[in-house]
Amino acid sequence: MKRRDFVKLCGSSLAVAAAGVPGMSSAQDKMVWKASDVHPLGYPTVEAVQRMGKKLEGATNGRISIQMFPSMQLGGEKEMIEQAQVGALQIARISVGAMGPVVDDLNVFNLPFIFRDEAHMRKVIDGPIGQDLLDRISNAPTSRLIVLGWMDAGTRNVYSDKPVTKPADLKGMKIRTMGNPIFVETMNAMGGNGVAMGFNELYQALQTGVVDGAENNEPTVLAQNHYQVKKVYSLTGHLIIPEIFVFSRRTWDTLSKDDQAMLKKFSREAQMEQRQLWDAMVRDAETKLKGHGVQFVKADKEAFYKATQSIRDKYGSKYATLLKRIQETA
Ligand code: GTR
Repeated sequence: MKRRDFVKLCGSSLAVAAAGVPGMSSAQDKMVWKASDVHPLGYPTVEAVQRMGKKLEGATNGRISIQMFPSMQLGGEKEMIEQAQVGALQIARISVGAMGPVVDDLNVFNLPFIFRDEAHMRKVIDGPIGQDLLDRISNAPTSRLIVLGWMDAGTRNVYSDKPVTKPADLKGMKIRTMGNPIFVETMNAMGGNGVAMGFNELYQALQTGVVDGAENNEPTVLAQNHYQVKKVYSLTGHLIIPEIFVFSRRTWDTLSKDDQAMLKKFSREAQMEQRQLWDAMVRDAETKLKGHGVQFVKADKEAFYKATQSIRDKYGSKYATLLKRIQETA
């Protein structure tokens, strides 16, 4: 018996298992794409990908569906990237912070105070710069990923036990950052001690005092329960980092052109839906965090901007053309 007939005979379960193995699935096979996110069900990024799954299922009469693994069930973002690269996972939603080490050009978005505000960031990712960067990730031979689209992740602020309104307030404080040297250097320039650490280790590190604080957007502080252990959220606004959702190139290469086009179309819709869900969640998270006793503190952003000039200077020349285009985006 030919292998293809055998696969058909065994029905959907083997075909499902075969999804993601190049050469083993045909266009007719049922495919269940595994998707992963560090955030829990209900979080805007998770919700948007699940809604995309429902659309795919509807449009293909159930031939394609998405199985979501939320809440770091498949590990942190570094692990998710690796799994997507080998085709063990099809869709991974990750921060650009975690992608910088994979595709260097993206690091331009990881620099402090690069965007004037979130509206500026959205204009940049929605326009030609955003498209260029997505293409560069998809085309980079090292990435082994196809980028489906951007997602929003608001503005990152410092949270700890005490107000951080100026660089001197961070003196002697160990603040967790994402695993990318730019973030550690930025935190050091802001006056603290940056400690790179996986997101999956953070709750415990905050709880046991391995670090004195961290920095993130409001929905993350709420969804990851960090507010239970750190009660002061200082509006330092040092980073506005978008996120991306990617597809395993290994699986992508096995898809028909029609399936690829359909996935791209629904991805664009997911990008726009996530943005609406995001805006609603930021408002909701702030109210809920305050309800849980979290104090929101205004910080001297100008002082943090000046303190981090050395980081923009250090990396600025490398990304000069891109930076100029970002600044000129009105
Ligand atoms: C969140 C982001 C996650 C992860 C996390 C972190 O804002 O949504 O993807 O990157 O930050 O700090 O590791």
